[in-house]
Amino acid sequence: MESLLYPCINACRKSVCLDGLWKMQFDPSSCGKESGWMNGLPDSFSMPVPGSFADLFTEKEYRDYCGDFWYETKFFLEKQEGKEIYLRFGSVTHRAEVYVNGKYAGAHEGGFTPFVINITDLVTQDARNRIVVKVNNELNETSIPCGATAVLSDGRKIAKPYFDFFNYSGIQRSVYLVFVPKESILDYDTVVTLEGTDARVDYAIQTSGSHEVVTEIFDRKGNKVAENKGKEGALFIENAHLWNLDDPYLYSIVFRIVDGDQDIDKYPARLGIRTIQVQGKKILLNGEEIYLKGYGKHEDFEVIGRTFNYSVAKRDFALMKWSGANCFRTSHYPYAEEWYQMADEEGILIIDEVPAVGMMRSLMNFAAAGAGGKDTRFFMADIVPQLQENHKQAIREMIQRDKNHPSVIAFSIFNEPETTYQEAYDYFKPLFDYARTLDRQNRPLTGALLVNSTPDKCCCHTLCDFISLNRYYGWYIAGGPDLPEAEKAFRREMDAWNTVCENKPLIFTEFGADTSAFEHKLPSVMWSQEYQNEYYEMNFRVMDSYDFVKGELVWNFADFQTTEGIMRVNGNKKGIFTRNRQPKDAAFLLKKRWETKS
Ligand code: BDP
Repeated sequence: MESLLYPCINACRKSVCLDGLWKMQFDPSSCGKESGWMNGLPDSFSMPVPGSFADLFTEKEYRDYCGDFWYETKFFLEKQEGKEIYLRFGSVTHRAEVYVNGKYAGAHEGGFTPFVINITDLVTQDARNRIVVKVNNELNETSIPCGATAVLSDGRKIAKPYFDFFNYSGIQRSVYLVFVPKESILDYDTVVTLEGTDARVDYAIQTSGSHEVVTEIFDRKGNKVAENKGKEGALFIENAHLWNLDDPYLYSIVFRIVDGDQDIDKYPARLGIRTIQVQGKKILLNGEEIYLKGYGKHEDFEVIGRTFNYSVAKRDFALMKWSGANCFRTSHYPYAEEWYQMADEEGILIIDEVPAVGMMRSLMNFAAAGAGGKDTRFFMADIVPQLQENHKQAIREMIQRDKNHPSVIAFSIFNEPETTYQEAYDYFKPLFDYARTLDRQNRPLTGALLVNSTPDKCCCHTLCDFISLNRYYGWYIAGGPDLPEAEKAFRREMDAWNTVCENKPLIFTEFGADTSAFEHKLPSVMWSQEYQNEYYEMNFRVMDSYDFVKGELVWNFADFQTTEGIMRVNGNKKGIFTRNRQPKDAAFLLKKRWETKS
């Protein structure tokens, strides 16, 4: 198996970050390979890695570039004794083919999860080495996320996403050289059970060899609180300090492969002692009921697009906490790993979503299908095998990467797919089954349901441990002067969910109204800040009348970039905060509600 463990540096392993300015070249006619670009780019410009290239250009055709494009960098490799050398990409959107010193090294499909390639036999030690990556950002109906690629009359390709966010692409997350011993730690799992005031931590470690493994847990002061030997076993912590929202206490857990008193490999990680369960209509954190309050987000910011930036993330966590939120969904793809590390530290919960978005065959799919009257059938025999394989891989990589974060409380397997035909159930059932085999913590699984996925028509909600609804009553349905009608229609739908939710919680994963940060109007009109407040007041009134509603994640945390179109004013404006992270009026309404709502 490939190890997706986050890189670290200690006496046994080393990592070198290759971020910086790389070379880049577009390849619109896909001639790079036959022209030997793996040996060096003939006519390149410089490009930041990590980075989303789109908003760095001043020319439209480059911002909207769709097709093949290449990156190149060189690095000096010191002499290494007895180490395996890996190249680790945090993400390359949407697919990559990697060459080292002109030779093919490996490939990866999917733009939001890491991949590693063993390059030990391809590199030259004590010398400079060349990495070349061929990237492609085209969308189709078997790629995750789904979309299409149009060809203009001049031959240029244009991305046609079946989803409502800009198709940012490139080498969007950090690149590392990772040096590990020949026998190394590949992966680990932990599962917490609370036993009174004590905790039992079952663990399993995968290594590439057969030497003894030792696992130790240390508290924050560095005192050892538990130790065990073996690749599987249990550790006991007396009087465990739990990981909670108001006190996200983290132990450290250290795995070592040992040979007598020598460490062959060592991997330190953080451990939060917490449990998560769905019981009847309740979501329980450490056995106590929680109500989820927060946001659907995007990795999206001015200029940097989808690139991770610690300062932007820090500001986002500060705003989430300021507003009284306790949770966000990584709509619509797994985010950079640093988001999860920060959430572990900040005490914010995450619903981790796979990039299965756009599974609806229509152009403005999310709006058109919501308006009804379209044939929304999507899971046709010609696309299912490939789509399912890509989807499965994305689920595997997401769970493998994120399963040990205490902040991750659930996995979302889809966003707004077509669910009203039996084919949808047949498509998703094996994927849910598969996801359940991957998570030893057995976290709840869910998926965000579009407005046409009503309890009577949706074939897939039975797969979910809690129901997640994306609903726009008062925006796409009966907005403005019709708001009272929206409330009635919303209540009718909620009455219908009542029976399904006799023994299952329901949360809202999206609801919101586009709002211009520059519009005020009395009385309100749609797009004004006053209307966003009225919209939320109505929605909260409805949600508060149903006891099976256990969470509200508003859409969206901040305004974000989308494809151009008549539905969007330079992006989606449903943010509670502007794109540069300043509050609209609704932020104060949410703060007031969430500071007391439990
Ligand atoms: C939902 C989608 C989300 C969109 C949102 C909207 O899940 O990606 O941005 O609607 O229309 O359909 O704002």
